[in-house]
Amino acid sequence: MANTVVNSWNEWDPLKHVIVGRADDCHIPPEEPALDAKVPEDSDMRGQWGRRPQDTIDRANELLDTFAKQLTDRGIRVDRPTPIDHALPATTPDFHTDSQFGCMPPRDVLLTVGSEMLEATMSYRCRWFEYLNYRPLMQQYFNEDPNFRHESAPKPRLTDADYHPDYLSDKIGVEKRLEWAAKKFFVTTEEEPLFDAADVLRFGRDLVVQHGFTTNMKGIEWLRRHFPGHRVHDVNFPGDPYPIHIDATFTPLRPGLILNNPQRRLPEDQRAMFNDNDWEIVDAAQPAHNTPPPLCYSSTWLSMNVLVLDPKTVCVEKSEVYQAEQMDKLGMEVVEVELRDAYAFGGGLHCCTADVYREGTCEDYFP
Ligand code: DAV
Repeated sequence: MANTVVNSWNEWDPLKHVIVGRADDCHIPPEEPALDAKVPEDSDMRGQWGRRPQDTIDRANELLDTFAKQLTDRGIRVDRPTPIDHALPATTPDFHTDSQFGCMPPRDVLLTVGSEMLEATMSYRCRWFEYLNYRPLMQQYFNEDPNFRHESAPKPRLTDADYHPDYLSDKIGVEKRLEWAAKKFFVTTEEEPLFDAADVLRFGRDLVVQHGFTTNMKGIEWLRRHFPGHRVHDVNFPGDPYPIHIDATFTPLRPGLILNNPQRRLPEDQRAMFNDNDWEIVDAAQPAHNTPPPLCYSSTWLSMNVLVLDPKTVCVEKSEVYQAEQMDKLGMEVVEVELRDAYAFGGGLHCCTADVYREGTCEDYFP
């Protein structure tokens, strides 16, 4: 086992090695169908794009560096991506967009399952080349670990056929969005398999995948065929008018315990596997803030976007006092991490990391 670098089967086993993103050169990308569908209609981000202000990049990097140091101080190996030039346009034979996104949320791009790291298809044009930020690390792990499986899902074409034109308006209204979400009518079509890695949660033998804006049913079917040793479950959360990424909605803390966003409860008919195995699904505490920080894609529910270090220890954002209090009541030791000024770059403590190594093996929690 001495050479094993990559190994992670779930969201909670003791964390030994992790990637933490960087804010360097992050851009607000120009308009494109799937990204627009996620930007709230009253957001300060509508109608503007370009490189993010340098002072916000510097501040986000300061917070990410401090978080990385907190982890290394606990004996966890931390690696960082090598930023590509995100000002370059992304052009393929099928599409063109004038800039890229960044390398802050590695969780969106990299899915670790056992000894494999899988680069997701992604679903935004501006994120098509984002895997390049992580290639130096993938090459390093490949050299260090004879069992490491470096995989890349089929690159999608991302033509207009991938997106429902109904979502192209910025005047849809939340009511209509909720109605569409309940019907599982999302911005992405079923033209080809699409998924972001952050729509996937790992529970040992079981993978739970959110069907929403960034992951379609074909993407989930692709994952099912790609991981024949796993059971792959599709879930959806009808209470979310902007459903991207499962990690501010459904947060496993340890075997038997999951936090669920009270505005986005898992429907009863999708709970059987948890109920049958005595897993508890509890409402997450309210966020401490009423609004997201400026120029932020995500909702205030990044409060529950926590990083579990082991089944008794969890990193919670420092200002999220209600979430920290709930963790304490649930018997978790809380490690406070200041990150709110980096939220705008693509998310919270879970988003800004990607697992490389957690102790433990592939277990069946839902026999
Ligand atoms: O609630 O805006 C954010 C997830 C980011 N990975 C939300 C989802």
